Amino acid sequence: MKIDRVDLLIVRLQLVRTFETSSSRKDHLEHILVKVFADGLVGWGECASPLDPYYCEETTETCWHILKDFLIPSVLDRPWTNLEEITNCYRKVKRNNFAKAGLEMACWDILAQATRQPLHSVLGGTRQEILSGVSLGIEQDTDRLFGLIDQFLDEGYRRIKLKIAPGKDVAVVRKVRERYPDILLMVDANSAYTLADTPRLKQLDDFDLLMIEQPLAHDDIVDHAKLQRELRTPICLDESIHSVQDARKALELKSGRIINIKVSRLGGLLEAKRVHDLCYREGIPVWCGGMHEYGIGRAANVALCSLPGFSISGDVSGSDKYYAQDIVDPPIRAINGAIQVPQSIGLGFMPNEKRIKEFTVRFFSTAQ
Ligand code: OSB
Ligand code: MG
Repeated sequence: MKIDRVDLLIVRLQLVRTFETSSSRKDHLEHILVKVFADGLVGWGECASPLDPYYCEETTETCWHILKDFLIPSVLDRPWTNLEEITNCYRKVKRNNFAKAGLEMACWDILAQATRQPLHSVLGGTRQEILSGVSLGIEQDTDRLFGLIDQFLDEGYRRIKLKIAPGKDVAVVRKVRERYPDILLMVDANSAYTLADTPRLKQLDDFDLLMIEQPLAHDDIVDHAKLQRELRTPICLDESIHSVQDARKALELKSGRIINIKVSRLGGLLEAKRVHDLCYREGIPVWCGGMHEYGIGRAANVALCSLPGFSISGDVSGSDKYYAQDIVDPPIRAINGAIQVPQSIGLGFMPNEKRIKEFTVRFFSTAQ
């Protein structure tokens, strides 16, 4: 196969509710859609980067630059038959994983279509449906938080994740646990604490949490290992893991007991699958994290979650949790806390080009 054209589209969507974490606050997103043309086929990918560099160093603007000036020129007109060959074209580009993930995803879609398989089959997935949870932002008002939890439990979601930050942690989690004694509950700190906060974090051991996600610095695996020795609750790493090598080192150091696999943070489905395979061999549970993906990135997450090691319900929720209208048809639906893995060829959800055009705020094509 040969890629003969790539289009980039920045698509702006409004979130149905403002989302606040310890590191950022947002009410809309601008994700780059990557449209790849090869051998008469069209594949779609998505860069789910935030607009600001507060989750990681990448932004929509850095993704645009890296895609346009480095990644796309490296793959254009180069023959390929598998994803290793594609990622090899840009192996000299360090990090910039969100940018890489968008291009790589479109190539998986092409490969799935060329071999007439659903994406999950190309990846080697086995599950027919995936377990779905929700991630809730920090809310100033506890009654509003209770309202959201009630709503999502009523909709059937099987696990609730709360964002926490220093001063917005133990008291909130206590109230939630008292009101919902039996739910699967976890927290995500988005790297807001240091080892000096160990006594405070230890208080979270009282609430039977599934895990504490990324309590310490975004680039740390050493202090996490020290903290894990002090906590009963498993630590799950998110921001710290950018590759299968990072995952191996973190497991060796015992920096945590669970890994959040995010396609964007890992630079694509190939590396995400490698982390899955490593953890599966080692008996380490994994789950799929999200970056508020639109339907394209979300479809890739659904396919990934069909791999056997995804034993914990993740942050891949239905489209309606995020957007009034998604950019794919049909929208992704979670029913009774489960999303059906589509059996149709490719991503399994059709990009709606009319709606995409309506929300596009910037366009580039190698064909111009
Ligand atoms: O840390 O997992 C995170 C959203 C944006 C940035 C970072 C994170 C998140 C979420 C939401 O937790 C995941 C989702 O619902 O897509
Ligand atoms: Mg996280």
